[in-house]
This record gives sequence, C-alpha cells and structure tokens, in this order.
Amino acid sequence: MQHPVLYSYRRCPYAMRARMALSYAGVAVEIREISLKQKPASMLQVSPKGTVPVLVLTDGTVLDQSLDIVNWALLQSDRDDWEIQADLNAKKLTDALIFSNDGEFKKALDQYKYAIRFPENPPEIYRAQGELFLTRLENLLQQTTYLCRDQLSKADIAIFPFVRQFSMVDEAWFASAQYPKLKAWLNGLLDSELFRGVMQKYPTWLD
Ligand SMILES: N[C@@H](CCC(=O)N[C@@H](CS)C(=O)NCC(=O)O)C(=O)O
Repeated sequence: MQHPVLYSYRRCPYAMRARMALSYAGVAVEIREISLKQKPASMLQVSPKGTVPVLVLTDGTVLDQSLDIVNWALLQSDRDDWEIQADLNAKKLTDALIFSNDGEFKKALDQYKYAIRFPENPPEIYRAQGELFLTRLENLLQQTTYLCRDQLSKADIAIFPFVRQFSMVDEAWFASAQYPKLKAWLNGLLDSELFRGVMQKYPTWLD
C-alpha cells in the first residue's frame, strides 16, 4: 500500500483526535470510513477488538488506540511543539487532562448522552458529573488561551472532540451554561481549518 490506512468513523471523537493529529503532522493516509454496524473484515483481521480508529502503517504495524496514533503522528512531525517538550509541568498537565477526559468525563458523557440506558439517575445528574471536568477546563482557560499554554497543543485536540459531543447532547442547555472561555475555545476549534479539514465525508468503505 502507498499510504498508511486509517479505519475511521467520521463522528467518533477518538477518530477525530487521530485525524487531527495526522493532518497537523502532514501524514497522508488512506481514510476508510467504516460502518460500526458492519465492520470490515480487513479491519477486524488486524484489530479484532473492533474499535476505531485503527492505523495500519505501510510496514504492517497496527496502532489501534487513538492516543497511540496521535503520539505516532507527532513523532513524524511536530512543528508547533504540540508535545510541549521543554515544559515538564505542561506535559504532566496534558497527561492528567487526557486521563480524566478518557476516564471520568467520557463515562459521564456516555451516561448523559444515553441517559435512557442508565435509568438509576436523571440525565442532569450525569451532566453535573461531566460539568466537573468542564469547570476544570474553564478554570484553565481563564489562565491561558488553550488548555496547557497560549497555543494549541496535544491536550486540546485530544479533548475537544469529547467536549463537542457533550455540548451537542442538549444544545439549548449548553448555550445557556456559564462557560465563557470554554465556549470560545470550543467555537475556535470548531471553526478551525484543521477540524473542518478532517470532517469531510467519505463513502463507507467495503472490503
Ligand atoms: N480506547 C479506544 C476507544 C475507541 C472507541 O471506543 N471507538 C468507538 C467509536 S467512538 C468504537 O469504535 N466503538 C465500537 C463500536 O461501537 O462497535 C481508542 O482510544 O481508540
């Protein structure tokens, strides 16, 4: 194959972060937009766990965790230092934020989004759990333009797709919520060429 192959799903936040990092790094990939209901056998063959994104390198190496794909992309090229190499505190903050995002926040997001499947609590309870993370981000964004510094870095692109999803569960509620800095950050990323560029549509890949 000429380019690495990325099995992807347009609306998946994990796949979005991978696509954004690959695009920033200037790595050309063949995007294969999959159907989650009918995953291609060629993808399951290299990654039986069946989640996207999956990146298959030209030497056959398979990366099937979104953060591994992000990290690999930044190893190929990182002209704006998204890894914030020289600042250990910023690196630690990046890791801590992504850990909370992928853990507690993602759990609250799923329970809020699919509250009907979690009838133990009303959606507002799950939303309030997610808001703990939003408040943390809001506080950071009161100090710097982006999450870890005044420029975009890895934390922003890793976390933004999940905040986007949270904001879309109940758009009227989000519009009325008091997160001025977070909203400006989210809107800036939604409007960015980087994000728009990775949201183009592809026909569903069939093996
Ligand atoms: N830990 C994985 C999670 C990826 C993930 O859960 N992706 C979802 C789509 S957003 C998926 O493929 N789910 C499988 C399915 O719905 O069948 C990563 O970071 O890549």
